[in-house]
Amino acid sequence: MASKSELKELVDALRRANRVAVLTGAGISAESGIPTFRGEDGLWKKFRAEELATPEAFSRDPKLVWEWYDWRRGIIAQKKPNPAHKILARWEKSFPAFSLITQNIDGLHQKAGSKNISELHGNIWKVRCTEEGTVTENYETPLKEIPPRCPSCGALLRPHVVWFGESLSSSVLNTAFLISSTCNVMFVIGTSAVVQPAASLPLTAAKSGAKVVEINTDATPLTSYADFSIKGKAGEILPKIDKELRALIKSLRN
Ligand code: BV8
Repeated sequence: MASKSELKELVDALRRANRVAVLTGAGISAESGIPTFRGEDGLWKKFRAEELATPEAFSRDPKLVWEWYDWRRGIIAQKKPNPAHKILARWEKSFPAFSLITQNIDGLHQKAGSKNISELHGNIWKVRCTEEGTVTENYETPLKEIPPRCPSCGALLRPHVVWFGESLSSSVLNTAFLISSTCNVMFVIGTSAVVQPAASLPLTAAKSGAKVVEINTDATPLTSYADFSIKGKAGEILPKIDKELRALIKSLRN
């Protein structure tokens, strides 16, 4: 955990910030019981995410890829937001400008009440017709039919997520880079900072003079660039920062 002086410096920077941005990864949902990608529980059967989350894997074996997504939907459907998700949802209302950018497709930020969210890699509760491109919400777990088919044209449906080797939506990506290059403080929570272009966002923020605050149980390629690197679990660290911040604001009011 950060030293008292480091925490005081961080909370002071936060109190003065009018534009706060947050980038999250699988680590923020770990305490909700959702497996991360690179954690030891990240594997499904013997496959790594990079093997199944690709257009090639889907064209090769759509049934296998859908079984994997059905398994993940089954897990995520049971899980609830943890204190880290909840505090970010509350901070959205307490800063002049607050933007949340996530790599997660689990929808837990929305479940926690966050509204202003940029989902870089899509959402596991949305499906897309491979023929017509129409996107619809689908919360069916388990899926009755695997692979599921488009109710209007019968073509294969695919998860409305970004697979490795596929480009992100340019509007979502442009928004994410705009947020990163104009924020005063960027929190980077629970990401191994390996997957591109998401991993470039904190560097864009740093280059634009923002304070970068990393919260992670381990060191990452980003740690050496961060102004504050707080080692620990997001669900334990964010409540502490929030408590200090509220105490500081209260003390300044008296
Ligand atoms: C693209 C959706 C144009 C699907 C996902 C440049 C260099 C090298 C490679 C590339 C490059 N540019 C592009 C690439 C290729 C690739 C890439 O980055 N590959 C990596 C592996 C090197 N990028 C792409 O393909 C992107 N598309 O660039 O298109 C293009 C195309 C072709 C060629 C060039 C350009 C698309 C990437 C998106 C893929 N889709 N997800 C699905 O989920 O099924 S990515 C997926 O994996 C997640 O969304 C997330 O982004 C990533 C996993 O990372 P994390 O979320 O960080 O999770 P991870 O498990 O790794 O780490 C968890 C962290 O939390 C750890 O650090 C751990 O210590 C910490 N932690 C654990 N518990 C806690 C905690 N922290 C705090 N509290 C806790 N309790």
